[in-house]
Amino acid sequence: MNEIDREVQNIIDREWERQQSVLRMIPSENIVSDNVLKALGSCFVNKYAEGYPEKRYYQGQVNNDALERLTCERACRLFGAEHANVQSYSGSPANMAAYMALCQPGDRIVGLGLNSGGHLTHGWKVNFSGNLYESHQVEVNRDTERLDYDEVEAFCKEVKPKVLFIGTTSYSRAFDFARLREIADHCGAYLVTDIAHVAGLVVAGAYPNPVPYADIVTMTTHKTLRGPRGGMILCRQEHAKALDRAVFPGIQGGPHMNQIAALAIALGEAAKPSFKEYGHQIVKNAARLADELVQRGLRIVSGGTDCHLMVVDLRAKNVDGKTAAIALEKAGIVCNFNAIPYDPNPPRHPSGIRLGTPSITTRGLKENDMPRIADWIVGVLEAPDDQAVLDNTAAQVREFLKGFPYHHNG
Ligand code: DSN
Repeated sequence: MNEIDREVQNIIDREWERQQSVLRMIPSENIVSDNVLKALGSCFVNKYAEGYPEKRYYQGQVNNDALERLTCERACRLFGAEHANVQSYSGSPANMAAYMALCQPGDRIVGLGLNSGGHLTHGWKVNFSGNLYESHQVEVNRDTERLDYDEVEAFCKEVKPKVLFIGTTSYSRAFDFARLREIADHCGAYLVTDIAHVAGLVVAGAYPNPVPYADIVTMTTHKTLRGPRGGMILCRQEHAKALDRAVFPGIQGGPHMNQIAALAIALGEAAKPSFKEYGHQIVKNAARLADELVQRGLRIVSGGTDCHLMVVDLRAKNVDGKTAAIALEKAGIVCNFNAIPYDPNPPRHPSGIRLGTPSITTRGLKENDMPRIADWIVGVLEAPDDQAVLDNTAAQVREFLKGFPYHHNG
């Protein structure tokens, strides 16, 4: 019996069609290769593997061990790391493991605030990281909307954290990791960097690599790295034991070996020269899009971008982020509403949207396509309630995207 479950398959088909027909500009999303998809659906989905290679709790591990070792080797080689753990189910558990490896509940931590571009797991009050630890949040400078490293140092010297946890969800500028290491050293803290968003850019050489400077580096594997949904952690050898113990048995049970198989494929793809081109193209596309939006009267937080994403301040167009995101989706441009630093507006209706170029770059769009996208975006922002504008834009987007194949072969 090999009957298709039509009820589910119809939903999958509709999602496939939706993804192909819109500009997917949520910076954390991408398009995996056919081989990554195949590995996710491989027989490894059937197998349990609690533990680590040669130290498992169930029998039948010969292929799991080979796979996990290969994946860790590829990760260490790509990033220049001493140790890799590839078992994290995703970014939040990876961050949880980093804290568990380096500090105890109640210890002081410093992380980047949410409106400054940090993530919930960097010490936000309602997250485990803000509950279990004594969390202090550092913010970007009010004028530059960038990290001011002297301010960070002064803040850390006062707080004296056990861990300085710096990473990004919506911070568009390259971090100075050497300076962050110095700050951590000056106040006796461990340095953890979360490169979930930029991991693929790091591998491509289009963004600085924190591995030489950080005690632990966490990431998700499905954003610019273009692998399966999952997490990965790199660390210095001295933290390897504590980190592995934090992931298993500290947080998780059996790793998802099909996810690890898909990650191994993605890391193999990331080692190819074409991945370098892809990474640099993402950044070129983002920089050009930011310029084009500025030329059309919008303001980009911090004045621009060094990576794949930007937060756009919409106040000049008299529209809030949520209204804009809903209108843009109707027009075939999918993004998310986002707070700007020190946002005067409430979180459900913040002043900005966040845009990113990874998915559209994977589809093959180049800098010269950005003015057209900027025109569409601004057209919608200036008439978010005009159904004719939204329908007309959606039709143009759909037609335009027919020229760019949705899948890729790594
Ligand atoms: N949800 C991710 C993002 O969109 O940035 C962060 O976890």
